[in-house]
Amino acid sequence: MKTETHGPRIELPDPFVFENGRWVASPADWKRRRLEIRDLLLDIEYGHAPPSTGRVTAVAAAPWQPQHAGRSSTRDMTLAMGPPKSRLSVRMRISVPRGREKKPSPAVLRIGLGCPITGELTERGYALVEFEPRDLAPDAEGNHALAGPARQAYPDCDWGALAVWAWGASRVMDHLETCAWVRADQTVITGHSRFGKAALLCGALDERFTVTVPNGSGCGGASCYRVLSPDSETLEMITRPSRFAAWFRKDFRRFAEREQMLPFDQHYLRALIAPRAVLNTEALGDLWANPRGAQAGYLGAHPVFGLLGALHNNGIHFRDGQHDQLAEDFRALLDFADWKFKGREPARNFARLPFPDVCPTFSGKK
Ligand code: GTR
Repeated sequence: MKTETHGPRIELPDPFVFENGRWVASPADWKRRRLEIRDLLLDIEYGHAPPSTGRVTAVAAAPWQPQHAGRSSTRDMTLAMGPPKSRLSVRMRISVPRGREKKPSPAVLRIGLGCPITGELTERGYALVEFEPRDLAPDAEGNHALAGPARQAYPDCDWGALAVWAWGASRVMDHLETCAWVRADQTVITGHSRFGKAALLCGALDERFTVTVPNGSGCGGASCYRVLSPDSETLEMITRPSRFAAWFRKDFRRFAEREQMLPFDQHYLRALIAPRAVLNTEALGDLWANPRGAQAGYLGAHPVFGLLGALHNNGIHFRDGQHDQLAEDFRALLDFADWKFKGREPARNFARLPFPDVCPTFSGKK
């Protein structure tokens, strides 16, 4: 079956229809449907993380150093995680507002290194924790034989790299929960592109994260597979063995060019976050990451946020320009977090939609 591109009629699977055909009629029903959706996504698309996570310990920590013209205190740290016999080592860098090394701040956890505005972020009162996801799984093109440390440590797991990176972020969170400088009830998970996909998956699965902010996450992230622009990455392209098959569960490619057969689309992943908050930051010129599909994912999850009385927690932000997580994307993240954590009314509109024709309806049957 051919993938639907753009056109007047965009149909997505209905998140409110249970697999047995019954309808979700209440928030209590949604709790059960949510678990069903989570299992579908893991069984088909991402694979499963290990059932038992192992202890997380800090194995090396450098002293705090003043950084960013004295605005931050920064330290590098290495965490050990995973099974006792094959511990996994993950490097991270932490920056906190100067003087708050022992006092709790809201924290942004980023999958991947290199935030361009760390000093501004700490000046606005946030801690930033960035870790190196490639310490757990490689992100290079190539097939499933490219098993990295995490897949070697857990040989029985069927997870692809996106699920490994999401799991890694949850293990970093295990550690953050023990840190005096973190307000564990005010945490943001973010990442860009491939790591944006992992950030969305992590926020969907791990309810300890208060706000989830995937940036330019596109195919396999916040953008729907069924709603494409001509230049956007498709399920068929991303799951080629020579490209990024290893990011997903190994047989996900059976849906290549058969997206209509998938019993979900990416709005289901987003809906798992409700009623917690999600903001996806997108660039209009980043056609490969499919901004039209991102709008469809946002709208497709909206009824779930509505049922749970949390429409305002479903946010989206588009800027002009290309594929990157720029200062402007981080500023949108911080404005959104200020709104959620401090009740500060944002000057931005987190519901501005650039594509009037992308307005999905739901198909009752899958
Ligand atoms: C691309 C890939 C995208 C995106 C991007 C990135 O090559 O096709 O899905 O993940 O890499 O991570 O920058």
